[in-house]
Amino acid sequence: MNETIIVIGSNGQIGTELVMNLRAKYGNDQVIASDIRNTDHPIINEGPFELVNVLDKDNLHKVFEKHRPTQVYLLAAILSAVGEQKPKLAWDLNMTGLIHILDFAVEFKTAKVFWPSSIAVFGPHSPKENTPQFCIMDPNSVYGFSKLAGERWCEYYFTKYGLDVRSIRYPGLIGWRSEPGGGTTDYAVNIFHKALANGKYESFLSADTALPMMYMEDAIRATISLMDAPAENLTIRSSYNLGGISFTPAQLSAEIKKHIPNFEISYSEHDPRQAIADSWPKSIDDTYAQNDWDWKQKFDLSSMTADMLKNLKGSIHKTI
Ligand code: AKB
Repeated sequence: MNETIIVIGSNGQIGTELVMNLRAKYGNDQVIASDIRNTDHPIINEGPFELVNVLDKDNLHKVFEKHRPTQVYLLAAILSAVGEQKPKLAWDLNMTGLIHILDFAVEFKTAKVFWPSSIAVFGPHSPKENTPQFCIMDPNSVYGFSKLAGERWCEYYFTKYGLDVRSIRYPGLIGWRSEPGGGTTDYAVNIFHKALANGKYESFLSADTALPMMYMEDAIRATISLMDAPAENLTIRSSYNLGGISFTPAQLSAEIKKHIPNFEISYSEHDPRQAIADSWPKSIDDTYAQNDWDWKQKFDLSSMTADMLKNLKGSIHKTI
């Protein structure tokens, strides 16, 4: 089948890498990048681009009418830290944007929709270690409960309208091609940039804050594998847990020191992101992903750190 794929939110941390990988798989012209802002990013400009605000329903409708996509990836969102500064905007963008896409996907018979959820759907009463797919979920960040509500909408559209929506609860993502935009896990990317630039970094999370993280290469592979999996194998239509690598800032710093022996880490106090991190799981059980679509992670802390440093060194990277 000839695919026409739209990636909404293409200029962000996941979007940049996803567009690159989807274009390698399907061809540049088959993958339409789209974002609320234009960009001069070479990856995004290698193929078609549409200026799209997911909250602008009329324009979004025109884009669906023009391209009649077979697959849509909706990545436009406000993340956890920025969400606490702009709670109403985060709710509106994360919810209304999703419902627009789900409605147009039904109207235009889009074959598959991907929407990212997050470990932020868990809360203080969820089990902290090996957090299972199904458990108490009481997220207390706007981002977290917008993602939990979004998961319910995805499952609802699947059950009620037969829309083939697929989703992953991403851990914190770490990549070198693009920077994160306003999350609680951003320290794990910033640390690499500062380690190479200055040899030191002040972490906004405490030394022993363990969080699930994942190297971008694994995250993109997981996303595309889930989208390629036969529909009948998928037993989760809310969002799949994905485990990743669990580590603390102190453990990441120790790993970086193996490559940059003089690297120094310090820790700031009273950062509001600490409370968000404290409400999230330390590690995740992803048995459903392993069983349903054969998920296997490739990178661990040591191989991820080595690959990040190797690629960041000398690369011209862009802040988004
Ligand atoms: C964030 O920190 O907000 C995101 C996430 C874990 O969803 N990276």
